[in-house]
Amino acid sequence: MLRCDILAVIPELLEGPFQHSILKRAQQKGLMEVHVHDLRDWGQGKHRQIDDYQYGGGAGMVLMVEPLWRAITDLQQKTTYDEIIYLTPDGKTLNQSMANALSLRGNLLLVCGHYKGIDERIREHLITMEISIGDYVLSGGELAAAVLVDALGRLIPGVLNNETSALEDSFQDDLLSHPVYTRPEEFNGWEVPAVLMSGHERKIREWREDQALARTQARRPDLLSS
Ligand code: 6GU
Repeated sequence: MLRCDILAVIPELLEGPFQHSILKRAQQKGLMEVHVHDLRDWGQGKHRQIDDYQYGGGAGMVLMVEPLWRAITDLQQKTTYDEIIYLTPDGKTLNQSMANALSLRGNLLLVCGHYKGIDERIREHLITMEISIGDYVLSGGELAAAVLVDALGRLIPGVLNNETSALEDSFQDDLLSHPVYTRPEEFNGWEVPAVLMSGHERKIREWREDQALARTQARRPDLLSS
């Protein structure tokens, strides 16, 4: 069972992603739980303040240490987390092997930053892992958290069936996927490769392996050199 608590500044951004298809089924089957929390519930004062100007000057707000500390320690009363993950563009870039490892953990707390980020003291003292989903900047960590939870959820044993098995994914064996085709056999004169129509299992397997390798060599040679 994978439990993901997500501490968000804009929880509305996370209302959609887990209500459909595979991740919905994962939760219905009791294989995964996703709980979204509004950081503002731990904000201070009448305005439930969660951010403030940064010391030293400069544009952009910073998420304050107290609301984050209260939120995280509150959530820790109920759940013991294996990792407390801060989603940030300066974290370690997510890849499939990190996803594989994290999907085996029990309880994760994902902390979404916003604006200029979060007070460094939270990173020093409470965060156990920092993850980026790629070399570009998003306006906040919520969409990154959704990407991470999606990548993890589909890896939990029992979530995918045989047809959607993660074992044949791109990246699972450091190769891109082979091309795929479905009906009709010919469209606009564009034909499906004959080998796929041959019923010859070994030839089909070899063709797919060749295609996957050629595609990886052409598009992502970096995957082969490591
Ligand atoms: Cl985790 N957060 C933000 N704000 N931007 C990102 C990111 C995370 N990963 C890539 N870009």
